Amino acid sequence: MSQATEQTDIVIVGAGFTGIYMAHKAQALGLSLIALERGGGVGGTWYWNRYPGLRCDVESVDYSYSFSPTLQQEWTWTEKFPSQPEILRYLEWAAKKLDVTKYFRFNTEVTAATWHEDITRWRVTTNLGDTVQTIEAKYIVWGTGMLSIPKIPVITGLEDFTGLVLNTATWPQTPVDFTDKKVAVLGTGSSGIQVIPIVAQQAAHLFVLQRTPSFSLPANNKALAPERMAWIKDNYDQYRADARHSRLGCVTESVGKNFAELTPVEARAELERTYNYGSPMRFSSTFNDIVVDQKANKAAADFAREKIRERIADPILAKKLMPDHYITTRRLCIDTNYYETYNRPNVTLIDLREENLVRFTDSGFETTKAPYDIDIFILATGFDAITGALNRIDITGRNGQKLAAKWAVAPSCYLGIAVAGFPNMFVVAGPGSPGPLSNVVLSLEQHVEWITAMLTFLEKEGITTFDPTVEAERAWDDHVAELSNGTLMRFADSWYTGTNVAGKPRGNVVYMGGLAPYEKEIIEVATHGYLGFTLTK
Ligand code: N01
Repeated sequence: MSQATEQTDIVIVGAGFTGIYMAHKAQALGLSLIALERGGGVGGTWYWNRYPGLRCDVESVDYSYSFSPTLQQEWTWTEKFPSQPEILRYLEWAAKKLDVTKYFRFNTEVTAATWHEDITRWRVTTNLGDTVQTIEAKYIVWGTGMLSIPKIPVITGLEDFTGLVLNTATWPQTPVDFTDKKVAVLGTGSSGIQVIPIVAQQAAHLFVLQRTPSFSLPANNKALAPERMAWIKDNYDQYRADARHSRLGCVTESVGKNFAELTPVEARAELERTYNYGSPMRFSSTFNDIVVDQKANKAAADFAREKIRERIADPILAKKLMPDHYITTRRLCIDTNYYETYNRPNVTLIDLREENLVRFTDSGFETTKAPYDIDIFILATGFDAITGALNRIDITGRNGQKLAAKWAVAPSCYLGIAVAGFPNMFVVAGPGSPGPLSNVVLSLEQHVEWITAMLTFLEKEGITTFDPTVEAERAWDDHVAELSNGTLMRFADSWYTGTNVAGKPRGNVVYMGGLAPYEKEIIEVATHGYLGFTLTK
């Protein structure tokens, strides 16, 4: 069934941190807007990811909106690292407070978006159950998230398995009981590392299938002392300003020196200090050059390995759990009792570098070494990141060009915000933005504010279309690649480079220059009349 085409100034897709803020800004600009969300409520990634143990790896006082003094003063975080339920409550509250929930159509999936040159508008098609809606909009803003499409590996025979199959990224809304169950978890990234200790406490037996060990630090999570929260509220302005001027978008209290500028004793003391604090942002800022200089990286990685070793009783097991990549070029994880979990008698590590996962059967799975009977299988296998959400939507730009086809060659995106050939379209935290390696909430705020300023300019100047030039886009891609190749990220194999998904091109999808330098660059583009864009009246 289809309905009459609706008209609006702007379509916003996604009801996560981006969509809520963008709706607030569009409302203030006086634009008519329709916001679309495939989930049943606001929250974005925090709506879908509900596995037990999930909490953010950025501290709550950083991982929250900085733009509104009212929101900052009225919301009180209860823990150092916020749990998923607390973040979801925060976003639901913020959306209500900003009065934007009314713009969102939930359970509504965007299936296609096509640019129509004759009317200089996007035609957006959505599905709500059996109903097809068509909306024509002057602008479209994708707030579809960097990590919103689960990566599901092809596993032979999984369809024959009669037990329960779960995915950390699409966890059921009601709690799952693991009591007396034999459970297997596939994947040892951030999600696996958080869910494994919780499942191990309940299950009769837990098998962890590990292919690549990650680096993880103890979160040292704790309740936020009321005095600390009160201090933050009194000093939020300065705190946020410091974060905005930093490379990672949060306060790290780093000594601000390269590894070689410190004596071995000083370097060790700094590593101990940032490790004991418990924060990936702080640990990865121990030395300025941790992701650039091999010696600095090795010092931090050796230290982290030493700490991992201390947490595992069996030295053979410790060896199997030891990561060997450049630290921080895959996500540096935080955990609560992750390595200690392997000291439990009901936990078995299956090292997929020693035995291959061959197939699933009705009762479990077989590796090249043995069969394993299980009741529940949990996929913690990550995401088709950054480009994944938009590649799944049939997006057609000028001259019939498909976005998915363009990004199948390379994930090009001017400033990480706009794509040549796709006019009047903004991608928040697209490829080539600092989002993945920063406090992403601040990164999204940067984008939304920059987009708002551009919309104001376009409306004031009576500009009908904007489109980045192919040359400007290529120059940005080259710039991002150059920044990335100047760091150890050039060796990375993870969602940071797209290599976690078979067939995806390896890309420099992360702007490695840091959040503050990035903002300087995009503001420069704006103050010079939107350099690199073709603007048509
Ligand atoms: O996903 P991942 P994630 N056979 O890609 C394994 C954010 N996040 O969901 O590396 C065997 O990191 C894969 O092994 P390998 C955060 O930004 C944040 O855990 O491909 N194994 C890896 O071990 C994070 O970086 C928080 O060899 C397979 C794992 O699955 C991002 O989300 C919490 C496989 C995937 O790890 C993604 O984290 C959760 C296969 N076929 C997530 N396919 C916090 O804030 C995949 N794997 C704390």
